[in-house]
Amino acid sequence: MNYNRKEYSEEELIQLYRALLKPRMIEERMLVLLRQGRVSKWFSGIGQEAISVGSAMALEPDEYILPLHRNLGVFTSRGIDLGRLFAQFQGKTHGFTKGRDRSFHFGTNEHHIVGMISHLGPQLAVADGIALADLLENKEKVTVVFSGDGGASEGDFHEALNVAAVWGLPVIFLIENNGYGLSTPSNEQFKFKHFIDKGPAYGIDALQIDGNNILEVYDTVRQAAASIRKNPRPMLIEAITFRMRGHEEASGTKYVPQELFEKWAKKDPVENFERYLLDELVLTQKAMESIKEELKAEIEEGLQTAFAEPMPTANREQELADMYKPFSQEVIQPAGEGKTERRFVDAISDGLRQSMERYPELVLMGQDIAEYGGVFKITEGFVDKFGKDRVRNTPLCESAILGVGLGLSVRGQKSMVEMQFADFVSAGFSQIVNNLAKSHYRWGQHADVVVRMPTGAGTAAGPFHSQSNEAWFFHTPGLKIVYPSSPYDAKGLLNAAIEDPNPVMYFEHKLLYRSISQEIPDDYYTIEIGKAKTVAEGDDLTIITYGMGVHWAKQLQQELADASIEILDLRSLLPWDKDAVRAAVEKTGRVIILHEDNMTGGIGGEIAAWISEHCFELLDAPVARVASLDTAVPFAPPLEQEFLPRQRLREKAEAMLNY
Ligand SMILES: Cc1ncc(C[n+]2csc(CCOP(=O)(O)OP(=O)(O)O)c2C)c(N)n1
Repeated sequence: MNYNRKEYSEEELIQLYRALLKPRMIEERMLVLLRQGRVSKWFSGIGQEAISVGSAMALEPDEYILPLHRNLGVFTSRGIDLGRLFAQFQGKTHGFTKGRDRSFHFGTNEHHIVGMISHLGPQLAVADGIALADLLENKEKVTVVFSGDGGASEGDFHEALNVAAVWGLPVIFLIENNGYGLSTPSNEQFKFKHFIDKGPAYGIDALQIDGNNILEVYDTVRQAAASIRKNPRPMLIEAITFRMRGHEEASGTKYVPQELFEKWAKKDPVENFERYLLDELVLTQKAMESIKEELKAEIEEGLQTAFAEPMPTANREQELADMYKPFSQEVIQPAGEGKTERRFVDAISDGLRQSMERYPELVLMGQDIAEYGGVFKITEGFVDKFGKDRVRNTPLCESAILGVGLGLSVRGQKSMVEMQFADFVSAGFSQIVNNLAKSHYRWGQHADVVVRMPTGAGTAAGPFHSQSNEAWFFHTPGLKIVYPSSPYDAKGLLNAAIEDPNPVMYFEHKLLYRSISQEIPDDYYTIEIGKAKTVAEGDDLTIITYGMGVHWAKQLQQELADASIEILDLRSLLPWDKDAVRAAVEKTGRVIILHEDNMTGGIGGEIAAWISEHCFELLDAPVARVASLDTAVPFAPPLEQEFLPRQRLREKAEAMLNY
């Protein structure tokens, strides 16, 4: 192997050697423990250590690095206490996830590491978010994020590189090209020859290096980082390497030709560097042995600490509470008496503007939201007031932008991501339900992101611009969901959602934008998340609903003037107001749950089940649900009207009143 030590001192070389040896020695020990059944699963990085170690050592300690499942060397190079690291591997409380996630699936802000989720691709955009925060704060920092050659086939890879290129983000995308994605060789994974060929296609500088050569990795990343700090931009570094063991220990290596192992064994990053240091007289055999003894002692001590710790005991309240960053909302009343008549759309805009004034760290991102003002004109004029740094047009890439939101949160910023239509959130689904929602529970990192969701049918817009998809998120612990039905609530709930440090899905019905208006306070105010509101008092029947359903219920009330109908507007869907639902059931004994979403698997099912279970004695009639048909949303108005539940609401209400 060709080492070029350049100006690096003996101390630096020895430091690198020590850092390189550490993950190798830990792994060798882990493989023994695995055979003894004392460790459950192991993804080996043997043969690839130079990449993890060289890159981590090349950064400043406060620069973020986002490793994958083979990058033990990143964690060890950041000086993580081995007792704690091994406790993490064993699912112990003292680890980084309180036993909630395994192996390398954790982050630690103390060490400026954000670990992966299993999905391989999503963290690439999180790196973009961290880098964006650095860029906005003129920090002159660089972020390094890893991808395998297999993971690079995910769409997230493309999105993250593209966003980084367009926004000039200081990120190094470090691709560990080890020739295999699990058992699949490169020629079945992609058609191009080298990953560096992709750089120019994105407008990104790209370099290829020998990933087994610690000095080459270290020196390349150091130089790239120094250049990026001064001149922020992304860079792609392809490190050619090889995985000397199976994908994970249970998967074996039968799918890899033996000659490859023989070829790459000669290029072992640790053995070659050892030989080089001995030849260069940087280290003696004796000094090397003593480094090994020291590391061995550190590893054994760490193992003892981790093994001595008992398995965690589950505390139900704690488990449930930790899904969210603790936050006790203090409802803010408007400072003055002033009120203005505002349409629903203007109320949202007003709240957003005031939140932008209140939180200088709040960044808005979405397609066409800058000069164009968004397709619904909610951010019209915002660029002039707040500038393009904070009101950001994004490329067409929902997943990456949601990941950027999480990255901004890591760096203490707030963000609002506008979906152009709620329907398009499916393109960013994994980021929301896997990354944003689970991050606090897993390793204590909250996602301070509000996702605005222009939703709903009635506009003859067909199956892909009309969906109600709140139930997709209702099922995901870690998220909050709010869904206002009036201009007053729209402003107050949006402000509350932005104030809340947890990820909040904010649904806004498009048909309400310009069809309703109300006098609302001019000043900033918030509404309690999780609190329903009785919008009409009645004694015969309660309609529990939200969003457009509130307006249908009000119209029905007028149509059935002889009946006394109570309407409860949930306003928040996650958490939803169980006390208010119970009180409403108690009052009338007859309940219809109404929503625009499809019937099957809709939120009404959950509420109906809860009422049946907890309020059975209060009921005078079976709990009823009224919802849209279980079809896609049709385009032609007569079909759409049949799809929507308005007509069925009247029939059901009459039946319930006569029950
Ligand atoms: C979205 C997703 N699909 C499938 C998997 C299962 N899986 C885990 S690792 C892996 C191979 C990854 O290959 P590569 O990115 O080249 O990294 P390497 O394991 O070679 O380091 C696969 C298919 C996953 N974790 N996530």
